[in-house]
Amino acid sequence: MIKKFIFGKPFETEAVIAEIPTEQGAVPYFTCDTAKGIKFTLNLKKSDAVYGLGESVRGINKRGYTYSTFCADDPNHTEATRSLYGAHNFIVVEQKDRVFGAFFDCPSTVTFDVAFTKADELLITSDNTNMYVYIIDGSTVYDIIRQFRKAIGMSYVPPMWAFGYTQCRWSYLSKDEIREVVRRHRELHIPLDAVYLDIDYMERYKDFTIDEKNFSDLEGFAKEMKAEGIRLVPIIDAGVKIEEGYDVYEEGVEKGFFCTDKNGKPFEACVWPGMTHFPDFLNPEARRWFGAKYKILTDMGMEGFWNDMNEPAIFFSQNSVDKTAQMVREKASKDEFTIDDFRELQGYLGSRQNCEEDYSGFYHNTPCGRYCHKDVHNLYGYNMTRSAAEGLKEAEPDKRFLLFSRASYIGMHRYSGIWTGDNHSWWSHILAELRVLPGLNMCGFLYVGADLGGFGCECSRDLLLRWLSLGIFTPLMRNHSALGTRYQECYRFENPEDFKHIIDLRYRLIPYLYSEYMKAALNSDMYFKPLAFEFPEDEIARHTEDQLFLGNELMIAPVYTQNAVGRYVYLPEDMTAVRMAGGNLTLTEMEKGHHFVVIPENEVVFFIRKDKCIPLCKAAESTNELNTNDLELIGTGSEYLLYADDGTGFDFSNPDNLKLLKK
Ligand code: MIG
Repeated sequence: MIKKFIFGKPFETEAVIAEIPTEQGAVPYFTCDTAKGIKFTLNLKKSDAVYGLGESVRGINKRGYTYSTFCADDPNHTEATRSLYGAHNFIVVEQKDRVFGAFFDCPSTVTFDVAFTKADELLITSDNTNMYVYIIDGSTVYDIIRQFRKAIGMSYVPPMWAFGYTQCRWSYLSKDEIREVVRRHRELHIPLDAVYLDIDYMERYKDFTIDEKNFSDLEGFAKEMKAEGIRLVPIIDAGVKIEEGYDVYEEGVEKGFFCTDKNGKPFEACVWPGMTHFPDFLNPEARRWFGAKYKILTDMGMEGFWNDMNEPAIFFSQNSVDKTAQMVREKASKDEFTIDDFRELQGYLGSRQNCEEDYSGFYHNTPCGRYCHKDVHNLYGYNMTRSAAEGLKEAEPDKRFLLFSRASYIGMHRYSGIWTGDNHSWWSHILAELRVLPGLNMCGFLYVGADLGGFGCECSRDLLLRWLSLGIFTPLMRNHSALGTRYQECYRFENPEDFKHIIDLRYRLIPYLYSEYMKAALNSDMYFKPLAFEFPEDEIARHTEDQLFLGNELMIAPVYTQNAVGRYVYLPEDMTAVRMAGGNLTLTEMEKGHHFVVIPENEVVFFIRKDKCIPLCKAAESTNELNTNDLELIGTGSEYLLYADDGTGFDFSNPDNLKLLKK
């Protein structure tokens, strides 16, 4: 049961697509105060849990911190970080005598103080007094999530090849460098399905152009790679370079498709290409125009894209330059340049990137009128990615494309997946990834994954092995690292066969992972679930935040600490432990309860639930070669309902897609 309440004149975000009539009367459960901004309060008992908030730091139960949802280009994902790249305002509150969900549909900042300032209070605030609030009643946390998921529409489905292992780096600088990456994987028989093109494939970072020196004949290169079972996946950035003669820039200016400043001129800010304009993705015509450009690359054989810098990220604006110059002039003309002057200047410069002043300084032409960016900020990446998805659909209506974005809002889950941005090669970020996954699923994002091995900092061999041991279970499985960091492709480390064995296991699992993904997408279900959602009566399961259920059959419990010989695992029921060592699988029955499980860094252990079984195929070096008809069932159950389709089209409801496999 979902009820919808209205405050002020909300912007239509199209997050919820179910038709729900607006209620009169007060929002239940919360105390609401609209004297200044908008404020919802709720008393919490110590045992109450608050789940949700999608892409956010800290635990699965969000208690104990304050989170803000303002799409942020922030590479520092620490416990103190309040906003990450996505804005996902959905929570489920679980109390002794009741459970309910709440979605605050508001495209600017909403702050969730979850028993942080006051131990017994959930406080939700926003300066924006225009929003819809949805309250969802149901019998369990899980039931509420499924109702919400149904209301926001079916999640994006990638092509099946996007479940393969993929390799990225900022940047591979030439075709030859990519050839070498592919050659090394193939030579060592480490499976691989795609290589990404980061910003250097473009001519001076101009969207939809190709650097003719290092990436000439991209079409021919895509063909060559495809023959090796490799797809190329280029990046697209939000900002369009200001440059005479560059068609995207000229068309955008001529048609008025860029965001404008207060005087109505295209807004200017600096990102990778230098000074740019931002396409006005909240204008449906601009959206159509930009989305149609992806065809330039699909015509060259590209079958996937990643949309970056779409919070949108801003290094600085002309306004910041002018103000800095003025400040420097003033200070330089003083008799003495003091420590305070230095600090002030340093602080000012440091605060300019992605600053509120810039976000307040430009406007969108939307079907509902002109809006200041600040008030609709969280919809930008969402609508950039919608533009891409709609453009790709138009270009090739019967074909699925790989598409994922950095910034997001609920609603974008219908168009693409996301990756969780610039993490670090830190052990704590393996656990952070595990913990963010269920929250993302709650908000509709099923095709998700983190930069495996970590984006920033130096990756070690053991870190990559352990991270891949989680990564083999995430729908998006991508190794990615930043400019200037240690190279972290599997073959850079000793004993590459250890990496091969782990990634081989991924390929053996693909029929199962794909089947569970599709069931989750088609049934508004979660792919990753906390133990708490399946065993709400089991106090230990309720508080286990370093293990997850995957689909209906598996439980995963990866190692996320360095130099560990294994880890404690809690089994809420009897399970079968599956151990992969040296490429071989062994099965052991284990009893409900606590266990210390020894897991050397080149082995993987996962668990099959009681009376369940899963299909496995033989490993292959790319998804093209995967034989999904030759399946073996493992586990104590006797049958498994497999979903399998052609992996490329949209014939999801064909009854032939479901097959009951029996032992
Ligand atoms: O400011 O394109 O998160 O994955 O490699 C950095 C370069 C811009 C940020 C993305 C990252 C990508 C990088 N980009």
